[in-house]
Amino acid sequence: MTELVQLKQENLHLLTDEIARPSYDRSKVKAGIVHIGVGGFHRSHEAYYTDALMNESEASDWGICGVGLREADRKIGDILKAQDYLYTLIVKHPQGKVETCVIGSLIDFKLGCDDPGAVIDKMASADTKIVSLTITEGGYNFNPATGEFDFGDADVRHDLEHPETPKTVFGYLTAALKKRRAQGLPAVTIQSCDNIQHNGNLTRKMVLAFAGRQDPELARWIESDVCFPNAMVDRITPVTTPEDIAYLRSEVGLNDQWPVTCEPFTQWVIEDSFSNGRPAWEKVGAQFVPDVTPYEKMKLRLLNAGHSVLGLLGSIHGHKTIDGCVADPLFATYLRRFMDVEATPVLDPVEGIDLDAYKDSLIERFGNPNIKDSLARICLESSAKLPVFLVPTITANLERGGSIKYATLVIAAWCFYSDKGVDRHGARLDIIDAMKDELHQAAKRTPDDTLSFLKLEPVFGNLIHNKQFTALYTEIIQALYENHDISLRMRKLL
Ligand code: CS2
Repeated sequence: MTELVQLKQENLHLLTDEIARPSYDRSKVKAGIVHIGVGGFHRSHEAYYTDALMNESEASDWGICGVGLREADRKIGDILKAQDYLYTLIVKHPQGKVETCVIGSLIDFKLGCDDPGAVIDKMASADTKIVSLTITEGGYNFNPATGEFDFGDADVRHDLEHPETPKTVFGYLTAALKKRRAQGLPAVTIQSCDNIQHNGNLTRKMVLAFAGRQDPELARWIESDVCFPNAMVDRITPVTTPEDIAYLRSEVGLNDQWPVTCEPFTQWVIEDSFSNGRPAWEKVGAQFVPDVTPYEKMKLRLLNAGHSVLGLLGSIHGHKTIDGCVADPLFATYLRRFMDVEATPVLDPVEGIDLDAYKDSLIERFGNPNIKDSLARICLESSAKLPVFLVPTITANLERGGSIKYATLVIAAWCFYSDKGVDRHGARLDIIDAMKDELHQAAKRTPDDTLSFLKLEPVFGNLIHNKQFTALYTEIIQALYENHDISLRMRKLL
């Protein structure tokens, strides 16, 4: 192997031809997009599409300035800066082929907690046309039971009192929009890239609630001038591991401190509603449609819910990864049964999409043995995910008299997981969830109060008041607490 190449602009020519890299002149790229939340998913998805577009055609106004708001984002900012904002995308195919590409669409990074004013100024600059977000399902600060903005949050209260030094994304967006308006600049588009139904509508509602409290006149301007397109986003992107870094060093001779691994499949379906222009992402595979609803429902309730089904059942069973689960015939059958019997009947028809073929492709994607998507990642922040991914399927089936048993076992498994925090072999499960303590407290009362877990209203809404649901849940949870082997319960339901 030749000498190790440090990932930097000036070293790109040292890489072998197999490694794709920006063919455009990065020094001419301006940041038309400011993106909050530069995690793996942003880098395998929006930044990937934008890089592909710049390789394909003249689009140098659409570079991306990454933003992190918190101290925890310092590390990615420092690494990107040291690498001239370049990073490697390692695309792993199921049969073993690996494609390696250096992505160049990120051209800057700013850390809000160091200098909030610099982030606000960047969003308010004339070059910025889009502010996009991957702030996770839990980042939208709404109460899932009421759907309303949570003004009780301490950071939100801080932002209302200190509009120039905000901490939350809502404080930043409002400050930047205010500045744009004061300067007579056009509005920007605010584009959510998170897995939430009607992610644009939800972002709009939350931004308007916050801005309305701070400056009602500004809120009216936002209402009329700022577009919030809804979108369905999809690409499985596991957490980067030390092995990914080691792979690049040993197989490619490249030193990248934070590459991203992902599957080959990618999809982005967007409503074409932008305030101030947009990149021609359709040239590189994104789809622009008038109404994204059926696509997002299909994805959230089959793919994301499918992940949660495997994640929670698989964790207490002792599986470690999604591909490990689907290689186990019991889990693969259970997943398919959940999709066919409970999720599919409550979906809307999706034009041009054969749902059976879509489900086949999901099982194939989940089975990609090279992705090794950890169940720990899937179960992260379940309290923000299940109300979006799974609870709506249960509610819709209760309304139409459909089956709910497969999903109900998942809720019972989640209770057990939150209570015990160990798998079948006694190995500790690392539970990361903003509601971890509440979940644990509610779950551990289960043996005395069977419905205790369901009392978490922000997660389960009104489910506890549905007699049909609680009767089935009671039966399932009692059996699970008597015999901890989840595979027995799964078999029984099949
Ligand atoms: C996963 C998603 O977070 C989760 O639970 O289901 O991250 C999923 O991998 C992506 O949405 C795929 O597009």
